[in-house]
Amino acid sequence: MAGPHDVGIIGLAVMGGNLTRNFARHGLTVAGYNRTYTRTAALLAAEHDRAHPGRGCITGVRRLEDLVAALRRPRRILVMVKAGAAVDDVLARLTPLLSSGDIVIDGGNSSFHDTDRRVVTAGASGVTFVGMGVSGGAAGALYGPSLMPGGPKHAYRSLARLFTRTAAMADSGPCITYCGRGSAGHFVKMIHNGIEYADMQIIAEAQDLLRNGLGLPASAISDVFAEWNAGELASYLMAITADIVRAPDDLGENGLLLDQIDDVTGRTGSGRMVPQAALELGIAVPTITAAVDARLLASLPELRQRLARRFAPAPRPMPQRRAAVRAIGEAVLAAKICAYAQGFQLLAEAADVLDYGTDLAEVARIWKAGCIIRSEFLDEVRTALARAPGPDHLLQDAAFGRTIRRCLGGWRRTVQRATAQGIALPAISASLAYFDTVRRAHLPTNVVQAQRDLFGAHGYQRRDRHGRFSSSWSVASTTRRRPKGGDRHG
Ligand code: 2AM
Repeated sequence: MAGPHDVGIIGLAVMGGNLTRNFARHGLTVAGYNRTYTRTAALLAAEHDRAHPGRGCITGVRRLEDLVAALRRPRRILVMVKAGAAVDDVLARLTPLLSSGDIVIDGGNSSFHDTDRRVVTAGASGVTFVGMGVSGGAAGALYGPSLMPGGPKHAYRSLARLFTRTAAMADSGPCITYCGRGSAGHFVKMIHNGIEYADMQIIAEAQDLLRNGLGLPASAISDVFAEWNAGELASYLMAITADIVRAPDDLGENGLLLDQIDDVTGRTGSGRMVPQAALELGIAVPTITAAVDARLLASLPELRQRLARRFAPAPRPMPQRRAAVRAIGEAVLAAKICAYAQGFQLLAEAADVLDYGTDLAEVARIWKAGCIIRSEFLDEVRTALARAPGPDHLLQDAAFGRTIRRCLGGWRRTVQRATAQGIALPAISASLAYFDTVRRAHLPTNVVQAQRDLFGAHGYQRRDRHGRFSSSWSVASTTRRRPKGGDRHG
């Protein structure tokens, strides 16, 4: 085996394998281990066949002991195995082999709660455990992902020296930053995934409206998405959807591939962790929750088919002109702003309450390239978050405020039209309800407060005076019930 390697990687499936190749191509020497050696062998063989600068930088090992022995100290080991029990399995076998000062990085989609726990268990043996979000899918891992490490600052300094060159490069710098203490890296990745869910769902809803609301053919929808992608809605997800909607069926004679793709999504995606964390921290993220719910509802095909027969007909297209398409674009943009406002508000709360100390503007910066939600839009988010004193909510930013005001009419018309046609827009309309709630100085929850005081003497605050009040409500109307089948005239 060649001299001490710069970094070890455990788990050589798609993400781990591509990160290994990425490291090697940037001149880092990597020792790779996979539970099943055939995967390691396949990676080595594939690399051997290619001529590139990283050739020869990867060593495959059969045992964790060999991996540990192959690394320069302090050791830096990136774990890229399936989130959940596999990470604990690996840590249980790996940690006893390590020395104080070694750093283990979990680059999977682990829950931040698991990361908090592992920081403590690994720390007990002097090993520094770092939770790091990695985004960008297979291509990102190979050509430059967005990297979101958290944990102790000293560990970050040690990692940054290695990882910075492998991260995606945006016009604003490499897509890696210190995300904050403890489990901050995985929390930031979780927020990324929640926003990604919302972004994807909003675009899917726009497609539904263009197709089933306005009756546009696939090629025209693709053109609309391509046009949006050339303007303020430009994003990786918009660009790929422009291609997706016009792709021909690769197994059929004619027709669209999209028409053959089943609508049932998995129930296990990592975006589901966002509503859970949001409830724990007491922050409302209705657009992200709507996107998660949309996938849960999609996973009930039998129920949907039965109810579709019972409550037919399906929506009938109402052909409209350019104005309707423009309104849908405005709805997409406004809904997107609300989703980001929610995600960043949740992150701000975690940065404070969980003591992450995350720099939110930096997070927006490292999502600018490499990751799935990459877009020009993130520049505006970063500018808004970096403005001093930063707005604690994106909707307070003057520039976003102007955009929302400009989009508001089209947003409302879009939701109105879709509602009239019976086309659900879970994320776009959840955003509108969110906006119409947070922009109101007085909400109908005063009724809720009154109800609580009446039935439970919970007390309430008044608008016009300080202090807490409770009233002796007249309960006549609630207690005097007409007896069942009793005397109607009595
Ligand atoms: P495998 O190739 O041996 O299945 C994604 O599933 C990656 O996680 C794969 O590299 C897989 O290894 C690895 N993995 C899953 N469970 C694991 C475990 N309990 N211990 C080690 N690696 C595991």
